[in-house]
Amino acid sequence: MRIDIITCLPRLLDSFFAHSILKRAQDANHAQVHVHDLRDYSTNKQRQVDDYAFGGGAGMVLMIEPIAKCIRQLQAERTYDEVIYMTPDGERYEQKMANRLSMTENLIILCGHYKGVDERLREHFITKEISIGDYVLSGGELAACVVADSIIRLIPGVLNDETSALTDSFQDNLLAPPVYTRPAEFEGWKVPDILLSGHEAKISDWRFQQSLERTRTRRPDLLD
Ligand code: 6GU
Repeated sequence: MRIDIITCLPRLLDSFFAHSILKRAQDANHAQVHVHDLRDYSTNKQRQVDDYAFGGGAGMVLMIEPIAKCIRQLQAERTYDEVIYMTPDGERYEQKMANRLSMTENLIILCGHYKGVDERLREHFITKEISIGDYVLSGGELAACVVADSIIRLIPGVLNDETSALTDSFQDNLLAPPVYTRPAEFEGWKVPDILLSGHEAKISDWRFQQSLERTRTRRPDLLD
């Protein structure tokens, strides 16, 4: 899978993808993330990428030319499944969408900034608009990292234990059960006996019950 991210803050993203699971996923060729500096596609000498809003008002708007140029250049090289725009007024991002996107081949993710992008981009280039929740970030960069991370970790082979993404919170609309590691007792606080029993079926049943109970108390909305 290949993800092309278009941003005016490329260095913010570079560091994120250069670490941990996301770095390993790229080293093992499960995923390639390419970050594009919008300024490299500016059509004027000042490398300008934003301008004042027509009609006035506070805040700059990302111009159509540099973004159109970047997207077209990428689309000339390969076919993209989606051209995603990160924006607080997009569709709410959830695990279901992560699952769906993880099965695609090529994605473009455009990070919004300032007051947003010229509306004509949204009409003519963007195929999907995503928000990661009901709060406002200063730019789409963090949100793009959230989306790319949640997708890449679902690609088979990326996680060490291939089954572990399947037992994530939300994967069955249930929160994950509690987990423990050694020591079996710390200052009198014991790990539940069942987990030390070796009875796989009983352990699996206990975990399911814990998931259910945890979801009931913390996120009853998931059970509706
Ligand atoms: Cl995708 N962008 C920004 N700027 N703020 C957000 C968001 C995206 N999702 C939630 N808040």
